[in-house]
Amino acid sequence: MYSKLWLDYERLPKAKVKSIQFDSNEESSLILHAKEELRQALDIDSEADFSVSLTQESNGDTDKSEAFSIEVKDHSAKIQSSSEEGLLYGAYECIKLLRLGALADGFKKNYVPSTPLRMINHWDNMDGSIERGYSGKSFFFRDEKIIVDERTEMYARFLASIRINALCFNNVNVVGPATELISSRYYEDLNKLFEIFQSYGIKPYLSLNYASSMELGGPNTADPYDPEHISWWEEKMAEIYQNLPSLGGFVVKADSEGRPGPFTYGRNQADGANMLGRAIAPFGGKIIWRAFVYNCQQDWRDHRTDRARAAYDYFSPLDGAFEPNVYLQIKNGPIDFQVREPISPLFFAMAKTNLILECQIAQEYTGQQIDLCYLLPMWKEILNFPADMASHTVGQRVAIPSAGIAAVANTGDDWNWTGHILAGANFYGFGLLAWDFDVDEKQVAEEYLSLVLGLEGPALAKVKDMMLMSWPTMEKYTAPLGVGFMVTPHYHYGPNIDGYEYDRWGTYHRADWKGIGIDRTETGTDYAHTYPEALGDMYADPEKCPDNLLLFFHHVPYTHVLQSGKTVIQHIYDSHFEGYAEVLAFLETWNSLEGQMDDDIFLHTKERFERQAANAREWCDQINTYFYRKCGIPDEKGRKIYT
Ligand code: GCW
Repeated sequence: MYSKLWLDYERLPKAKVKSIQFDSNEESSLILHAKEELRQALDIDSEADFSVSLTQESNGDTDKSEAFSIEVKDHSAKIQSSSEEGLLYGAYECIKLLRLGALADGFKKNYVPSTPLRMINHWDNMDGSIERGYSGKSFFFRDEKIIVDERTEMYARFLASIRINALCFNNVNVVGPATELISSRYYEDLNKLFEIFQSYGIKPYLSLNYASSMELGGPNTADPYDPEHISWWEEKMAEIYQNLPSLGGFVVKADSEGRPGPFTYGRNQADGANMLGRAIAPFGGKIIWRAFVYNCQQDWRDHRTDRARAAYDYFSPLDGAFEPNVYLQIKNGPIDFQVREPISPLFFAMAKTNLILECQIAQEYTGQQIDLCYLLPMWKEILNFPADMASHTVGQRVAIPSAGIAAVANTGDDWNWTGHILAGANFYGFGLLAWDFDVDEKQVAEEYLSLVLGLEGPALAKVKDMMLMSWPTMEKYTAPLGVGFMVTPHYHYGPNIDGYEYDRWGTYHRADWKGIGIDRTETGTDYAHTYPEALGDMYADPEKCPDNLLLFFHHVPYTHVLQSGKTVIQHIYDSHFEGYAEVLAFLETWNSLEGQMDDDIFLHTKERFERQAANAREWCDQINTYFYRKCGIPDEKGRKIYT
């Protein structure tokens, strides 16, 4: 059994409408789904306030736009769009508004997407495991086979209901049988899978092994300039599209963490991406090329190589060099989905390239769906970056994300899909945020809690407040002031302060008895000046650099005074005691909600909060002890620090 989350139409009393009319004769699958959802979700009652109608008509805009509108007047709620996608989205929105009691005469709203490509990336492996998955096994693959069952359709409905329009099924680390997804071994079953998503307006994508030719019987090279290799791909793409006509294209992780790529042949990233782009172009496909390229064989003794700089150094000189159907997918920060990172400088440096922002809904470094961490505020901060920085007269707008926004899924085959039921709000919210960069994170939380947990009144307000606090709380109890990592190597849950310090991954904190942090200014790697000048100058100045990023950019003494007026060491102590106390308060609040929701949800989540409290305690004590031992400076407030 599995939960229907926000599409559980039985959870709240069904909304009543006089009638449901369809002014569209289209019998396409999208329209059929729209009608079916409305029929399932609403009760017909002649006494109801108004009727609902679904109208396909152009609003003057380009007819393929996904935009839609909802207007309630004269006792009729009209959902209007020129496209089938828009009507399906409109049907879901109308259902939601009715269920929340938010639709009344006079309501009128236009819904227009902020960006055209809104994508979910799965890191699912063919054996059924999920890389960085914290909610069970894959519901797409098991034992090297493709799964198509009832749950597949439920997932497609979730995605369409939050206006996701693209989905990549398999892990970007394409190894073993996953390489064969582009072969006759899987075409037939993939088509069955694709059909379901396609019928909800979701374009299917696959991750691709850059060295496929070498593993699938083609030429023994992956040189993008090798004529035989090029024609192998041209033929392969023709074969793929003959068998998988609805395929949107491929996501490619190349020259990254052991994956093959063009560097092996002395070629650059554009050479590799463009070769694939040209081969897929006749079929209308896209190549989504990931910018997550860095040296993962670094020597900790080396202070000159900087993982933060890598993507910028490799890609920014290539701005304008990519084929029009090649998209560059860039993680939000320059390192790797830490609880706090600066924005990737590539977003300022590649105005002539199709850019996709990559977020991670899967909570790899942010509590693994055991700890509560509502991520919408973090993603909104990234998307609103230009506005925030205006006061620093940066003079340039971030070009994000010109082409689209993607996120790594946090779903698996757990009964509640996401491990922690409240982590479902990150998935739900990501879709709505990708559609509208200005979506209100508080409202999203409220909707989710009401639709999924059936909460209302003070109980809803308490959980919502915890959700909104949860990202700052996690930032307090984990690695301080933007320094990042300090996590258990490989697993990435729980503290291990020196776990990565003498390793090859380029993620160091460089703490000694005098100070801590990475010098990324002129005297160090000068990563700070990969940003537009004014912004770079700000980051490079320890007096002006925002406190929450200080240790990302600077190596400072423990006695350095932050803009907050506290010393670095006192900040470390205070924030860790505070973060832990806040988590204990979360647990207490949650315990006070017994009886206000289904028992199974209450108990399952209570257990998560208990584990979060244990985790936060470990972080708090290990961090405080570690730094006390390093510097010998006592806590001003005399709290217990273990020695
Ligand atoms: O964050 C790191 C993860 C890897 C992941 C990689 C990536 C899919 O630890 O598990 O691999 O990022 O984004 O490619």
